[in-house]
Amino acid sequence: MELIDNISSFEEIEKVAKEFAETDEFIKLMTLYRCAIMEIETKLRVLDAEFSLQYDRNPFESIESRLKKPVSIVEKMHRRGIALTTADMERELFDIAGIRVVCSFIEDIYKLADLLIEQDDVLLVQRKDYIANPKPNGYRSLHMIVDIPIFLSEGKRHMKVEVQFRTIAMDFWASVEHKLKYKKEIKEPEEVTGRLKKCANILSLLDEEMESIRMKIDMDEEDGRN
Ligand code: 0O2
Repeated sequence: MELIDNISSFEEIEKVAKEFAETDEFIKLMTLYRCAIMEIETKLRVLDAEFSLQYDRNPFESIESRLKKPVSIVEKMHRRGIALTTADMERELFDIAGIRVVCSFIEDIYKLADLLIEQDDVLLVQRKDYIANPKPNGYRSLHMIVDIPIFLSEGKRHMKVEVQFRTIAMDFWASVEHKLKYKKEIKEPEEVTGRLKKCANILSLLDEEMESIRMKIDMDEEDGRN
């Protein structure tokens, strides 16, 4: 299947995506991505267990994973002019397997992300720090594309996984903004964008203050022990 030229409506993308998703190669590739997600999730859970012993707190609040939907995959490939083959899909798209890690504190995000990429079999492919450099709309998160080997009966296979790290506040903003983005009847969209940006700034201050409270409590505890 290599067509994608004559697609002009969302209904056509849905139809092509349905056919593509039913092919054996697509089903097999998605299974490999599912295995890659399991590998990274396990690594993060192991780090969580070890970190909680060392620092007496869990570095993340929740972890969620998802495989990109066939229709979103085909839409993205169509938009970027990528031929509709599983080989091109694997080579060109880095966010088919996605994991979202929600932490309480910004410091834990960087610690966890560093501990993950320090591991021998995890290779960092791309890192986008939207916490240090938020998007113009106010979006904040740390994004990493990592390469991880999975071991199959036929041999080793390297797969890419996108890991997004956020605080609870960043996650709250991103999920609400995502829902609002798809509303069709927004009057005065600039005003809405401005107010969302303001919310992002408030939440950023909230993250800083929470971090500072945690540091104070940690120091008080340390003093109490000495
Ligand atoms: P979904 O449903 O989450 O998969 P690309 O992914 O290559 O098209 P880019 O700019 O290279 O685009 O990727 P980037 O900036 O790393 O962001 C990709 C993902 O981050 C998005 O996935 C969202 O999950 C999240 N994201 C990025 N910017 C925003 C934003 O402004 N608001 C919200 N709510 N989320 C954002 P997808 O593919 O959009 O969707």
